[in-house]
Order: sequence, then structure tokens, then C-alpha cells
Amino acid sequence: MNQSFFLYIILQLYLLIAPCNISAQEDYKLWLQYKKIQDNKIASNYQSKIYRIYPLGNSETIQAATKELQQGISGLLDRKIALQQSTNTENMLILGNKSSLNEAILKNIKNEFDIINEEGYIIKSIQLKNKKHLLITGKTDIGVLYGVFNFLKLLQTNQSIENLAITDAPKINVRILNHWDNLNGTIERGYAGSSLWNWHKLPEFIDQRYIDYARANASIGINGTVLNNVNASALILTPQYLEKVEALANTFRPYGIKVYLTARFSAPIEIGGLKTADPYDTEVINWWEEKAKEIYLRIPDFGGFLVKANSEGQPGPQNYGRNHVDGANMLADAVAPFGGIVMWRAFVYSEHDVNDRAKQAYSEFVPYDGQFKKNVILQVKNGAIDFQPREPFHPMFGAMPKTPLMMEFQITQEYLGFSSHLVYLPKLFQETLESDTYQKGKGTTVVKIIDGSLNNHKITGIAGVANIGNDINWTGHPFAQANWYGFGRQAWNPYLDSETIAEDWLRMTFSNEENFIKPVKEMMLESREAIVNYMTPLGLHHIMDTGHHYGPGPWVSTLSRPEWNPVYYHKADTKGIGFDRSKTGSNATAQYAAELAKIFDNTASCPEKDLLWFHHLSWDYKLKNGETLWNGLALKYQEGVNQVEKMQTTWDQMKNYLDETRFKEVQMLLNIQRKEAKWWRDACLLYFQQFSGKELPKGVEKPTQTLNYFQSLKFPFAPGN
Ligand code: GCV
Repeated sequence: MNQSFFLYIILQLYLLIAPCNISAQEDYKLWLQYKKIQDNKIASNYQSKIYRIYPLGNSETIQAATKELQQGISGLLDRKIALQQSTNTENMLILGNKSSLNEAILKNIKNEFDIINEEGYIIKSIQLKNKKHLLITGKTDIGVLYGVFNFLKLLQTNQSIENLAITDAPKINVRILNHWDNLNGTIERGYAGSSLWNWHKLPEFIDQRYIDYARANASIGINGTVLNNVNASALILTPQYLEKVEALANTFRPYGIKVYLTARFSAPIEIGGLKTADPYDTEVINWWEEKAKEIYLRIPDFGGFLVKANSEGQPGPQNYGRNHVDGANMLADAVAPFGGIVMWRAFVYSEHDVNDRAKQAYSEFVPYDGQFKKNVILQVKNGAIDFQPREPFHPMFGAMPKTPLMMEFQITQEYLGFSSHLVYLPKLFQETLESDTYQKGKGTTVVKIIDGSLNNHKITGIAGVANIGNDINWTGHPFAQANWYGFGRQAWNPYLDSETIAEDWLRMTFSNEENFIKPVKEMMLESREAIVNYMTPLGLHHIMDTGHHYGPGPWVSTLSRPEWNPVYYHKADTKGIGFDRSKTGSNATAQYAAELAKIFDNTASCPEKDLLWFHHLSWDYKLKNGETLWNGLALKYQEGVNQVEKMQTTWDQMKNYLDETRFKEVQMLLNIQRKEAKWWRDACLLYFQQFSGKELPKGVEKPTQTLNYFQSLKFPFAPGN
């Protein structure tokens, strides 16, 4: 082979591989793309205002902040940016915490430090000896790092950097991801590959992904991570694993991320050799105290424990005749000397309790209001069943004023199409946060309980069950990255509008072109309602197939626990459909404030989106638009399918704004979504039709298969199970 032919072959091979690689890297970079700014006017304006970086201090966090600025600016402005330790030249980017600032710099600050907290930041245009500079500061180095990411966001989203005077601080203290990762590398309800944590190679091998994970989280203000599944293995608390946890904690620390672990309640027996895990037993108490000491010796800023106890077969204090307060307080005492907290989950329901499952957590926990130690926070899922496409807010949020409650959202899409469906979850999160509990009259929304402002709680928190795995794009679906991003932004500021977040994410991840932003943002904002429509419209819930939760299964009725069966939830019969939770039924409505109970109890005032959650209604019941319930339900299912088709049309028009691979990826995924939306529509309508005995209304497409066919489908290896 002559040399030029050889080079030609190499070039062809490169061209074949290169586009995929570039795009794979783009997927990997999440919203931290730092692509060259396309608009020359904007770019040259930034060029003229940013000369060099002047970092004050040399902590690992300041080093990370400096490096991020260098990386960001060199990408966005397509030039290297050097460091310089002086302000003799104009347009320096000065970064450092409050104590590192000299008098001259401090003179530029008014009351900004008084209005931010320890994690807050200030970005300000300042003058020193008549020279203009930009200052990024905070009370702590972490605040500075947050400021840097937010300054870069300004550039990424093409905002003005003229006369800047920005202050911002998180409204929630514990902004945390819950990984449901198992030590064997699998992830419960994980749809983006295996666990990111390579326990086998830790502690020696620090994967670059751990650092990029920390960068991504810091960029949106996430400051904690629970590394392992709430269905916990006690082994994580053994020295063999704690050494690995320590390595991760050291990696995340410069980015302000604290590590937490789940605590298996029976660990004193399983790894401690004790005969009991009774929280009243002195040996057990000592064991946990010693374990806490051992952990804090390795990880001085260890965050604390997350516990799932006496729920779905997990051990807990009730195994010993004790209660949740006894269990939580015992662990809280163990970590209190080190400043640790206990996040105790309220996700409990029992097969032995004949009451409506939606009522059980409230009944169990509300009587304990005010009895938990100061460093305990109850972690409550957004709704009373389990992360459904739509649930009314969990009544516990309105009922425990003396106890700090933290929100648990699910970012991974267990019940929302796994990582095949495009669903923008911040819309769902916002709906819950904005719900009015009426705890102290109108306007006492869930968000005011979560941020501690209503009842003056010091510990506040929001947790998101992570959707992150070792897929190249981290989350399985390129748009699922928006759910990770959005969760972080809402955890930082739970009052933020999901539309603003979607727009920022699109600009940072894909493009600043208005013709791209507008339609794709609309598509994202509508996507949550679309999935509700094609899966569980009008308040239906928990009608997915068994075990793996993939696809429809409203017919499932044979599981050992009644409340695991979809028939328990929809209660379809010849008379009608829906779960009567009003005062004529399970009376779950009574767990809400009286004003709200009244609204939910009455079919005329109950929001139609929650109708069948609270009421069992006849197939002929008249909806607000004049349609019968049967026709309305069928039309909603069809609307969901139509919405997905509209999403496809929108996406197909976006080709020119995107790299080929990401464009195609989303296109293929939307195809799956349309197919599965139809599957949901057809399977559910054929099944419910057996009870309604009615024809499908005009406008609803004929089913593609028979009910028998849909019932015969099996998915033995569905992911995440
Ligand atoms: C971690 C649901 C999920 C389980 C999950 C549980 C929980 O039941 O299906 O996989 O277990 O919620 O939140 O504890």
C-alpha cells in the first residue's frame, strides 16, 4: 500500500468515526457544552469585557472554579484565557471569597454580603483605580464556585454582562440526589446503564466521570448525594466500602458536595454480630455511635443517613415493637455530635392495613409531629402513592408543622416511560411545589413548607431520585438531562418557573437560536401533560404492568398484596371507574385541610385532572366540556397520542440546529414514544371498554391489536427492575 493511499484510508476512517465521537462528547458534556458563541456581536462584546482571571486564594474549590472559568471561556470565546495576579490591567475577572478581598475591592460592595447565606454568591461589575473589573465572590469558596457557574451561564445563554449586580443564594439547605445504586452495579429503577460508581476499582481509581458528575451538580447547586439504594445493603457500612466512599467524598468535596449513605436498620446484626437491632438496646445504640465515629474519622463532613424502614420489607424499629420516632432518634443521636442529619423516609404502607394505601403514611406519621430530634428531617414523596405521572400533593405536607419535611421527587422515570419517553419533569415538580396546603390559610403552599419559611424550620431539603447511570449521555435520553438540570435549579430555588429552566437548559445544551428555543421549549412544557393523557388521564393512577412498571397493565389483579394490583386503584366496573377517596369512600380527603377537603370531596369543585383519584364516577358522568366520562377519557388518551405526534413534527423541523447524532437519537426515541403512547391508549381503552360497554367516540383511532394481545405481552428483562 503506498503512503498516500494509506493516509486516505485513515482519513476516511476518521470521517466515519469522527461525527459520532464529537456528538457522543456533546451528549456527555451535558449543559456545560461551552460551545463557541455564534453571534459575533455578543462574542466580541464579551471579549472586550473579559481579559484575564485573577483568582484570590488557592483552595481546591478556588482552583476548580478557576479551571472551570478557563475551560468555559476558552470554549465560548474560542481563546485561551490566562491568569494574572494583579488589577493593573482592565477587565480582570476577580474571584475569591469575602475574606480574601482587599479594602479597595470591598468598597465596591454595599449590603450584598448581608443578603446572601453561606452558599450564596455575588457577581458584580466593579471599579478599582478607575479600571473596570468583574468580581465573583461569596462568603465561602463554594459560594464563589456557584458564582462562577452562574457567570458562565450568563455567557452560555448570551445575556448582557454590562453593569452586573447579581446576588443569589439557595433557599433550601439540603439539595440532594438519591442514587438507588446497588453495590453489584445495578440500579433500582435506573434506565441509563449501570451504576456510575465502580466499587471494584475504588478507592484507587478515580474515574474522570466522578469529577464531571461533581462539576455538573455544582453547576446547578446540588450539594449532597446519597450514594446507595434505600433498599440498602449493610455492607456499605463496612471498612472495605467506607474506604471507597471516602475516596468519592474526597473527589466531590471541592465541588461542595457532601456524601450521605443509606443505613440498613438491621446492620448491627448483619455486619456487627449483634443479636438485635432494637433501637432501645444499649449495645445497638453503642454500635451506631461507634459506626458514626468511624465514618466521621474518614469523612469529617459526612452528611448523614437516609433510611427506609419498615417499608416494602425493609427492616426497621417496628420489628422490635418500637416506632419510627425511636428508630430515627437513635440514629440522629449517633450522628449529632458530628453535625450529621437523618433523613427518615415516610414512604410506608402495609399489606396488613386494610385502609386506603394513600392514607397510610399520614396515619402513621402525623401523630409523631414534634417528636423527632432536631437533626431529623422526614423525607416525603410528592404524592401519597408513588411517583405517578400525576398525583395530588401528599397530605403530610400540610399536616406536620412541628417537623421539618423534605420533598422527595423522582427524576428517574420509573412510571413515566423509562428513558425512552421525553417528559420534562420540572413541570410536575412545580405543580406539587405550588399546591396550596391551606395549612395556615390560603397561600400556604407546599414550597413554603419545604423551604422552612412557614414553620421556621432550620433544616430544609429536597431530594431527587437520580436518573444517572454510566450511559455516555448520563441519563439514557438526551432530554432526561433536563430533568437532572431542572431538579437542581428547583432545589436551589423552588419558586423558579419551569419555563425559565427549560429555556436556560436548551440554550446551554443545544443552541441560542430563537427558532429552535421557542418550539422546543413548548414541546418540553407540553410533554408532561402528554404523558398524563396517554397513560393516566383524569386522575387515574398505578395502572402500569407489574414489577418492572413498563407499559400498561390495568388488568393486573393477582398479586399477593392487594395494593400492588392496578385493579385496586382504578376500580373499574360496569357502574363506572375511579377510587372514591371522598367522605363517602375512604375519606382520604379528610387528611387535607378542611378548605381543600371540601374542594376535593365535591365532584363539581374537584379539579378534573384529579377526578378519578378522588371519585368513582359513572361512565355517563358529564365532564365540564359536556362529554360523558367514557368519551372524555377516550379522547384524553387520544389527545396524548396526538401530542406525541406533534412533538415529532416539531422535532423533525429542528434538524438544522443540531448535530446529526443528537437529532437522530431524539427522533428515534420519539418514535418509540409514539408507539408506546398508542400501546397505552389501546390497551387501557380496550380493557376499560369491557366495563363501560360503549363504543369509542369519534376522533379516537381504532385499536391496533386485541386486548388479549396486549395482555399477553411479557418483558422479563425490562431494565431497572
Ligand atoms: C427503592 C417504589 C419502587 C421501588 C422503590 C420504592 C421506594 O415501590 O417501585 O423500586 O424502592 O418505591 O421508594 O422505596
